[in-house]
Amino acid sequence: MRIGKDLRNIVFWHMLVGILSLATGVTYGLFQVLARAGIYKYGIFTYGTKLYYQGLTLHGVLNAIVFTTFFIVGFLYIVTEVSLKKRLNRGLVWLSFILMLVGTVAAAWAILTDRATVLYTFYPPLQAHPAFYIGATLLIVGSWVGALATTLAHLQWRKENPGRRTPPPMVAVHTTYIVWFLATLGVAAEVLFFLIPWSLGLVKSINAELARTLFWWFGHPLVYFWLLPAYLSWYFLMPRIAGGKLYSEPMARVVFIMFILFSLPVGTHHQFSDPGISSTWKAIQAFLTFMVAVPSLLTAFNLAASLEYAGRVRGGKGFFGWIKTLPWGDYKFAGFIGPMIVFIFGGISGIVNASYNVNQVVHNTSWIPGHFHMTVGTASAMTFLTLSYILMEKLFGKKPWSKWWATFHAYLWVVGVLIFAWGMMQLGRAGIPRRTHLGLSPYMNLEEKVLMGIAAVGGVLMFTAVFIYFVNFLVTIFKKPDLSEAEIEEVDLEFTEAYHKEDDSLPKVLDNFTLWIGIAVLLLIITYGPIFYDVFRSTYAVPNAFSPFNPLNLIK
Ligand code: HAS
Repeated sequence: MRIGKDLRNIVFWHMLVGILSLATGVTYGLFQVLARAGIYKYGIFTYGTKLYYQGLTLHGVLNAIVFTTFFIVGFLYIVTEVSLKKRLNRGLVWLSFILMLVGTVAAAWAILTDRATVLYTFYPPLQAHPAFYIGATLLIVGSWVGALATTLAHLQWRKENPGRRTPPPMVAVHTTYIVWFLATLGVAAEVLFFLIPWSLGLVKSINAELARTLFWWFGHPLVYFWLLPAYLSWYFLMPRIAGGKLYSEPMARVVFIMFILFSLPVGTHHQFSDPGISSTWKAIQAFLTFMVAVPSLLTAFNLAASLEYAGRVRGGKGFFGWIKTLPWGDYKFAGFIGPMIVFIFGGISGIVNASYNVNQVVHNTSWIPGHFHMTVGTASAMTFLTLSYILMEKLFGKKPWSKWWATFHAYLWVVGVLIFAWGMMQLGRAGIPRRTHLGLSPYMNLEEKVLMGIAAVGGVLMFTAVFIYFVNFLVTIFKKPDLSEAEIEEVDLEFTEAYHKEDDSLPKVLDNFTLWIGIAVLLLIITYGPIFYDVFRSTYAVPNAFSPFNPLNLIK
């Protein structure tokens, strides 16, 4: 399928806004990790507590929300058009982009002017300027409009292709948006009905526990909105890059459908320590959290088999000999295998978090940033950076300016994040909190200071890796294309072929998304109904807008 010039531009602008957000976000990340290690004075400039929290808000919002959302929405457009061979509605696509951009500018203005130092979770009673909440709403509504554009194309395709099954890459796109839409209903309710009226002064009080519960309705499925596009790339692009085939296409479909069912009713595992919710329902959501690990385990087997196939096609022999023959020196392979390997550790630490009683040890400690820098911070983010190179080549015929540096920064990131996460997780086990300017804290002993120093070394390596990426990517944007316009016109995303393909024996029910959405909604009602009942019964709204840096600690 030819990729139209206008679509190329659309995807490019999504990518660019995302990557510029990331550039700002990671710079603050460097300040965070250095400040925690005690390096926070730079001549006359001091990265003190106030800046620490403002920077941490920027770091979280720009990296975890803005970069990911723009990148994912843009990437899913191209997968949709290529896999369905259908043109998306350009009006909706641009409307989505504009809404997301306006929302981002509004929220960024509020944070940069210190009107929204509320971290990326914006828990009340911390209160932000209305522009922050309205900006966040526009970003989400914009992404809904993008989702609508792909859904309309999908529905139209189904009408025109009765009896044909949705192509597997499109199953991944559709699943991502189903999870995203159902998840964002929670945060939309929180922001529209509670936070915006409260920040505008229309209501004076807020129920912090209710707001947190609505946030985490969204907050955990959000991580699968980040993960599923990475899985899409690992399943449908990676095996071909490795020189092989995807081992099982039907299993890939089952995995994506399992995410519709299990990624939603699990948010309470972020609230194991919260009052007001019965331990029975927390335990039920803990059990469901273990269920959402199952599709990742299936993925690990399917991808490992695909890699083994590729290694053997490339001449690998023996039990492990195939590993050696994989193309480790290829920047695309490095940029996908790196996040996959790191995700093994990220995922396992997730199981620790999800274990209800063990969670008491790690909750709110430095362990948690260790976990999420290996998941969203690597499995997703690094995969997206690799995709940005692939997209520059596919859309504009521009191969990376330096393939060597592209390979190098991929491995450097892996080394950096593993050191960083190890240091942070050891600190977490020692009870050292997250979200704290440890450089200014009086209670760190020598061992903990050493661990923080190790985490800082990892952080500096990660920053160096991403800095090399930015330089390489920027030069790639401005360099001359390696392909002629005619050659670019012929370019395809080149999804992987499957070893076990889907055939007519595949149950039709696996293409019945209405059914899976229905079951997901039912699961949400069953698991969240009693939780909201508990929250309404045992908590209430109080007038306590809070700002940590106001002398009176009260905004109004
Ligand atoms: Fe998580 C906290 C549990 C996955 C992101 N998580 C967070 C936070 C973030 C985050 C950002 O239960 C912090 C939120 C905050 O600010 O407070 N997480 C899990 C579980 C999984 C999981 C069970 N998380 C992710 C992913 C993320 C992400 C994916 C982003 C993309 N997480 C938690 C819990 C908390 C939490 C609690 C709250 C903690 C607290 O107290 O605050 C699962 O999805 C993990 C599935 C993975 C496995 C492990 C085995 C994996 C294997 C290999 C996978 C490799 C593959 C690649 C597929 C079952 C064996 C193939 C590789 C080859 C080499 C072939």
